[in-house]
Amino acid sequence: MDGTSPPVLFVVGTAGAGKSSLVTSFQRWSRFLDIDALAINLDPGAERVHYDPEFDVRDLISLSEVMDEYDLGPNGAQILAADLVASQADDVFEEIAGLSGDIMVIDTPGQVELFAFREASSHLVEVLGQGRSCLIFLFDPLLSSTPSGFVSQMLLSSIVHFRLGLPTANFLSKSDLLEPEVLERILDWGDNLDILEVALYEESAKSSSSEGSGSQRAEFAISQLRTMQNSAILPGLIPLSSEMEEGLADVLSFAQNVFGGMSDAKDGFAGDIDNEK
Ligand SMILES: Nc1nc2c(ncn2[C@@H]2O[C@H](COP(=O)(O)OP(=O)(O)OP(=O)(O)O)[C@@H](O)[C@H]2O)c(=O)[nH]1
Ligand SMILES: [Mg+2]
Repeated sequence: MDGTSPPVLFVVGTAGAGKSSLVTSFQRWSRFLDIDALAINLDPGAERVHYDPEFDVRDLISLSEVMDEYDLGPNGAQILAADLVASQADDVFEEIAGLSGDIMVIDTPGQVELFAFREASSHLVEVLGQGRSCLIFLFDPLLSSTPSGFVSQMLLSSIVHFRLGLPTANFLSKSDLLEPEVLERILDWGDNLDILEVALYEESAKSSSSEGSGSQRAEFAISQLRTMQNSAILPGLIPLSSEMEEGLADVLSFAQNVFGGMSDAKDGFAGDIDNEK
């Protein structure tokens, strides 16, 4: 890609968090705004995708062929496939280098650890991202409904952010599935660590089976989050629904905040996204 390469959004999150759906709805929504969103599939295990990929890694590597050829089960094949994809990063780059568009949105494998923690994947992110990339980290809505599940995802997002070193925005995926009061509670936790701390202690008081360990865990987790907040590396949480096309403007404005405007600025961005620049 040359100096005009579009910003790249890597969509990451735990299995089933809604990554592929976000790429689909973002691409569809962008068309209405006359924004050219290029979709890329980097998940060799995807059964099918509903967006129009400019590049699909399954054209290079098929999970079922990896299973057959190396006599692996699905998990081993996912790991090997992730490494094989990354080892062909330069070929992938060749395929997408000539593409022009306003923004590139990349769907990643179902298991976030395959994308973030394999050494080879860092190389892939570097090659494809070209210094103009960021992460959209999706929180699973059901896991986010409990304080400990919520904190676990905050920590996971921070670890992925630390590992890949890219500007990160946290989104609460499938927010249409949550009751309004549950949604509000989760957003409050994202906004205010004091509220989250109280909820976490209440939860641990109810559930701790071995003496004191629940509150120790809560104390540990909150102190980690506070440290991150103090160093301004703890992004807030933004509700998103690919189903209802809500929060997509926030995804776009995050990229714009990080990389500056692309084409002309569109109206109606919720803006005010709390994260590092
Ligand atoms: N109600 C609702 N359902 C959603 C939304 N986004 C995704 N889903 C559903 O959640 C399920 C998983 O969505 P995917 O987009 O495949 O999630 P993924 O993260 O790509 O999944 P893997 O690649 O398998 O890890 C599907 O059944 C989607 O229809 C949403 O905004 N609202
Ligand atoms: Mg997917």
